Amino acid sequence: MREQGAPVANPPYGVPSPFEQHVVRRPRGIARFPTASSSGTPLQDLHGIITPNGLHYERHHAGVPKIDPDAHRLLIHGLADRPLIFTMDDILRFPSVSRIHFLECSGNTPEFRDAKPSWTPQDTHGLLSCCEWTGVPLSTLLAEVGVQPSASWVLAEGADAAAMTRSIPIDKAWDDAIVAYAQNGERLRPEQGYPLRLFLPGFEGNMSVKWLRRLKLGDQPFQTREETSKYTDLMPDGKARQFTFVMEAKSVITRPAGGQQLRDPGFHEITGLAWSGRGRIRRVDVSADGGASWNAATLQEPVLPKCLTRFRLPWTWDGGPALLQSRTVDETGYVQPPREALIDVRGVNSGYHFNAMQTWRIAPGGAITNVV
Ligand SMILES: Nc1nc2c(c(=O)[nH]1)N[C@H]1C(S)=C(S)[C@@H](COP(=O)(O)O)O[C@H]1N2
Ligand SMILES: [Mo]
Repeated sequence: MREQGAPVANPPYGVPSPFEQHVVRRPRGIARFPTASSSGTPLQDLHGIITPNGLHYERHHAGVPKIDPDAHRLLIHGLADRPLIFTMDDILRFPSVSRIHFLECSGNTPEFRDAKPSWTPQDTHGLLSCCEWTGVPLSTLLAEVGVQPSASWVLAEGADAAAMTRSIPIDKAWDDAIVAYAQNGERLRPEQGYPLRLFLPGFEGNMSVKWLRRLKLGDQPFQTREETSKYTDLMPDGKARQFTFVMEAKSVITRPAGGQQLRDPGFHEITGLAWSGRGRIRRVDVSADGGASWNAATLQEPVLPKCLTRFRLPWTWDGGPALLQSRTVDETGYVQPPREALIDVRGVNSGYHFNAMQTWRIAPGGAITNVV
């Protein structure tokens, strides 16, 4: 109180307090190529449901391209009556929507085989973020080009060196797909696809093609590398399931959680996140004794479809060992499975779509580890 603080607009674009420097994205695993890599959101350090833009998880297959919005174009062609090329100015003239949705990589939670006791929520679930996305409904652009009756799939292509390409069912394109240019009130970050990305609410992250440059209407899936060799689910019988689009209901306790240390017995709030690619979260149950008994958590408003939902439960830690778990149910009635039930069906060949319940072990003394 005895001295003046820092002046305004210093820096002109605000940054977090220097005391929050531990709250950062962290690279996941050891990448053979730093440009074909990913970094996780520090879920354990966040509050509410929104991910700050600088902490949004990243997954790039060939680095982050630097794209001048004035030079960028979006081509829509194929089975279209009027193939069109849009500039960014064209895109920004259309009526816009803003919607809050999660984005999750289908490779999130790599716990079929490789789980480590030291893992934190950032390690287990960090390929997950949630923003308010603003853009033009894809349906608006489709109406503009005139979709021919035989068109049933849309190829989306990115302008990065990976030329990321995925086939999108036309129903999704008409339903809630957004051609997005902003996140949390500002234009997209370069890492999230500046100046333009596709955003498919509830679908696996890979299909929300960043740096979007081309949409092609076709009458069958395009069978790109990312939907044949990659992003398929290898089943126990050696066959691969293709086109697992929707991210099924999932939840995780973010505090108290792996990597943290409880200091004092007594009151602790258990809190975490639940989400479903099929709609709203209906309930979350929390167990502190490895599933022997359950208590319904409070869902914090707003509870939005295909969006992170924050849950909370008051809890008294007696200082002894505990096993913390959460289990969510979405509005379709789907119940998040225990690990054993998921592996019974899926086996351990898989790398994608692991949505089983997460267990954190609290040791006497309060150290918390990931149960593997
Ligand atoms: N053009 C392009 N789009 C892409 C990718 C990419 O490497 N290139 N990665 C995909 C994957 S695997 C995911 S999980 C999401 C990640 O989006 P984010 O980096 O904004 O979190 O983008 C998808 N879209
Ligand atoms: Mo991904």
